[in-house]
Amino acid sequence: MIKNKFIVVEGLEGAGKTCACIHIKNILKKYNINNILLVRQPGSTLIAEVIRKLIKKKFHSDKLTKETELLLMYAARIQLVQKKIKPALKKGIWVISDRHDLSSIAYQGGGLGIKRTVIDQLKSLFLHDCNPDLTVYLDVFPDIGLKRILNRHSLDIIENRSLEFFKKARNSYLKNIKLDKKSIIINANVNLDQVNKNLTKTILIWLNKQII
Ligand code: T5A
Repeated sequence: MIKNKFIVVEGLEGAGKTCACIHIKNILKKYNINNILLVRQPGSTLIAEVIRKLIKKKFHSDKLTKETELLLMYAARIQLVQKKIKPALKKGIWVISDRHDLSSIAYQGGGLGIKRTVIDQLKSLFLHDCNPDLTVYLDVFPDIGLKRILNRHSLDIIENRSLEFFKKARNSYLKNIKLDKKSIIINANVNLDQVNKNLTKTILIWLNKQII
């Protein structure tokens, strides 16, 4: 028997997070775990989806400040955590989230340069104990990830930031993920089949360790 868990998938644009979330859900199903909630951040509640649109919208005569962007990311996250993630975990439902607070540390902290103490304060004020049981970090070089996104659609306002921004975000991810004992790093620069194989292998090892 395995108690329900909170799994987070993190990484830069085009790392393959959405594909990985679906893949992990399918692995869990093979283990007869069918009670699963899949969410994305920012988003996955009516209000958080409106915040997502606002963050991604280009305003010609105005621009979100980095602090506003951080607070909007957190507003969407708090809405999702309080309305969906925590209630689901309480009911014994597994939760897989496409991004969580590590995205704010990497993008608004590493990328935009907001002090870590500021982000940590928001986390301790509003997220409390909502920490993942497992974070899967898909490590992709920014240029490879962005090329994948460009094959799909034109770049949005965040995706259009400089390569330098994404390099800083990646460095922040790598620095932080290495300190997190409840995390795994998957090389996402290889093809999707290879990523899925590595993901299956590591998730199965992790699942076996969770049996009580
Ligand atoms: N953000 C978010 C912050 O700045 N701070 C925060 O706190 C939070 C929560 C969200 C934006 O918000 C920012 C980050 C983002 O800019 P989004 O559209 O949800 O916006 O962006 P992403 O979360 O990055 O989602 P993407 O769809 O852009 O990337 P994914 O989910 O990593 O990639 P995925 O799985 O959709 O795959 C993309 C394409 O690549 C292919 C897929 O088939 C697909 O076509 N692909 C591969 N191709 C070759 N090899 C592989 N290994 C592949 N893996 C996937």
